[in-house]
Amino acid sequence: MNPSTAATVGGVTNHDIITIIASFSGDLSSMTAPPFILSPVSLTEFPAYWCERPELFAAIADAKSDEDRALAVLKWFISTLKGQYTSRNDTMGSEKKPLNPVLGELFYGMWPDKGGRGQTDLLVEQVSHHPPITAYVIENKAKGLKLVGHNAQKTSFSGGSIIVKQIGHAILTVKNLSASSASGSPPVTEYLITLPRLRIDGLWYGSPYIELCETSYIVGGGFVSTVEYKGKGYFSGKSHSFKATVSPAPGAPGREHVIEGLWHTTSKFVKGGVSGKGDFHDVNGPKEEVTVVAGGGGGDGVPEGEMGEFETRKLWKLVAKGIREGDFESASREKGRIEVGLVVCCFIRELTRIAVVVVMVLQFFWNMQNEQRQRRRDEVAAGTSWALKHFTPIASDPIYERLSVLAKIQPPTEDAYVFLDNWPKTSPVSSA
Ligand code: 0T9
Repeated sequence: MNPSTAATVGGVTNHDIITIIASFSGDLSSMTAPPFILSPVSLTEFPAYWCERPELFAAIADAKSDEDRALAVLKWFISTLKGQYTSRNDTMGSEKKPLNPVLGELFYGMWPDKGGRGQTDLLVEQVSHHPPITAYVIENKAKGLKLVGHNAQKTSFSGGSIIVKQIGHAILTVKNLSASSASGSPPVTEYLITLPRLRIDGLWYGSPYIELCETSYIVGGGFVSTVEYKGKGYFSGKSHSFKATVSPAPGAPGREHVIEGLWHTTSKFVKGGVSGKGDFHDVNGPKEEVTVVAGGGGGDGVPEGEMGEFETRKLWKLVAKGIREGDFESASREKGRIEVGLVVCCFIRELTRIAVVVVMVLQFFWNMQNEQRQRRRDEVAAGTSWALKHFTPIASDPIYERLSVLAKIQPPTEDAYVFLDNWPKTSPVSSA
């Protein structure tokens, strides 16, 4: 085990070991996870990753042609991957188990206007608990851009890794703000965005991290972008590699572009490209985290006290505090451990950490089984159905159906959550 990883991941404390052993009664689901494997962030906050480079999102609206726009959409998409899939490793040392949102949980946020890029607003609602489904909207009104999507996951175990199939898709709508009704160009252009498959590796070292695999698509505006993901291979290749092909949709005009690189750093055109520029994306620079907005009242950056009971930061406040403090304790003890230099003690703790991660993985699958049973019970008891605040479910998404055929995406149809267009009163979007 790499000692520097051990130091950043945070070790198992004696207290952790005692709690784990004491809590174990033979029933995995009753075992409490130690804080070092838990993230204090709920999955309802994850859709914010879609806009941590708001200027790239806004740039989609400024594209001059369909071809330019297809490249701008792809550049924004690729630039979100670093945040989506490596940021927990960067800030907390390894991938961690996020808080599992409750039905009706809400998250509101925004990125302010800067240099004319327009303000971007975020709204998230947990639309199902069994199975967990999160729906979201990201809108930049000034630029006529709106992203609406939902997320769920199907997990399985293979080759020592957790495989996560992402269910759900996103639709990006670009309003043609300059087109007059006579100009013949369509009033909106829609893009279907599908999501990659994930592999959670590193479980046997006790330091989980994500690798992306297989393919995801962006289809619309006369172009099809296919993104293929590859990790470190046995013989060659670097982790987080991708290759994207942007081609005209069947029957549409335009050139083909091919881009290759690493999604967590930079990429280059290997075919096509715009005006002799070889570079495509670069995410080494800083990103902008979302500004949390209290939807219950007040406006931007309102203190948690003014949040509604279902807003994620208020709902999970105490749990998140517990996780942070637990982790802090282990972090400081980690430091002491290194100073004392007790190699044997270090080794035993390291083994315990690995064992705990393995147990957590087992528990994760055990819980999934139980959730199936719980779901059936919920359905039986479903005389009282929860009213969603911002979305209505539809069994098949007509935009998905129309666009998925262009890239032969399977399945041919998918359900979706239609946004009711009811931004909270305090949100700057509704007052615009
Ligand atoms: C949508 C993203 C998603 C959510 C997370 C798989 C995962 C839950 C879903 C897919 C976002 O746009 C992108 C990033 C990370 C994904 C999470 C990583 C992860 O580990 C969890 C799962 C549910 C676990 O917590 C497994 C437990 C394991 C790490 C403990 C050993």
